[in-house]
Amino acid sequence: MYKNIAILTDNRLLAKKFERIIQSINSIEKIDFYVSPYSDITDFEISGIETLDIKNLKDAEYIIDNYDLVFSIHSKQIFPPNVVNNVKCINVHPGYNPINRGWYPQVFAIINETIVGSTIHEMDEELDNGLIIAQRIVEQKSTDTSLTLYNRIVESEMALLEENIHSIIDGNYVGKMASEKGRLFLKKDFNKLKEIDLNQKVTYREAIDRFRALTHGAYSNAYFIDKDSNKVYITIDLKKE
Ligand code: 0FX
Repeated sequence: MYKNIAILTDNRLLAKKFERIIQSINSIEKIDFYVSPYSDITDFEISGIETLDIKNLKDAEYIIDNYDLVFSIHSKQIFPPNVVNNVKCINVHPGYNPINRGWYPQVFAIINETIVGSTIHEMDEELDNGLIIAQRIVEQKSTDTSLTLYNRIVESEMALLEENIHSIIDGNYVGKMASEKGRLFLKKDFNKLKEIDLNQKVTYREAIDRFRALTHGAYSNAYFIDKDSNKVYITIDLKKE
């Protein structure tokens, strides 16, 4: 049974929800939250939250020496081998491993017409790769944009955590290894998608999917360059009859 828990996160909403889940477990003696040094979260409402740079050897050793279980709840930090090999690390991923490992899974799921979901897994030296503890497929709709699908995925991640938190803390879950490596998408793959080539010939389905995948609330993602070299941003609005 794990008693000393560190949580690394860069996502305020998920951190708040996870705080509620983890604090309901009485057997835990210590719960500490950390954000990455480059996090833009300043007014974090979680008491005692501190900055930690997991690539820094001292910080990594501090984690290894002081905790027996570490959660990455959308932490933007890549955990180095010395950490994942010396303390049990669990990641919550907004994708369905191994189909869409890495960056913004729902974006690539819309574009590639693949399934998407949420996964809780043990961390190893590769990104979003270790033993799968639990996972769930999230339904996709023809009216989904990145944002609406993402919101459903986040809900699914939290439900999955709530259902599995006891077996994780007790260390008595039965995991499974993915039978293949799947696909890993990086930030640069997302950035490449953002520029729309006005001369590229695609089907309406491909065009609509591209704009759905790049429409996420107030973010300026998809753009084309006009004749005066201005960037013009595009979003899509979908409405079911
Ligand atoms: O925290 P998170 O939801 O998740 C991301 C990765 O997708 C995930 O695989 C990784 N484990 C985690 C550490 O980081 O990312 P976010 O809060 O930066 O963005 C949430 C969504 O917002 C994203 O899925 C797509 C959208 N977005 C975000 C940015 C910064 C955009 O559409 N454009 C943007 O420029």
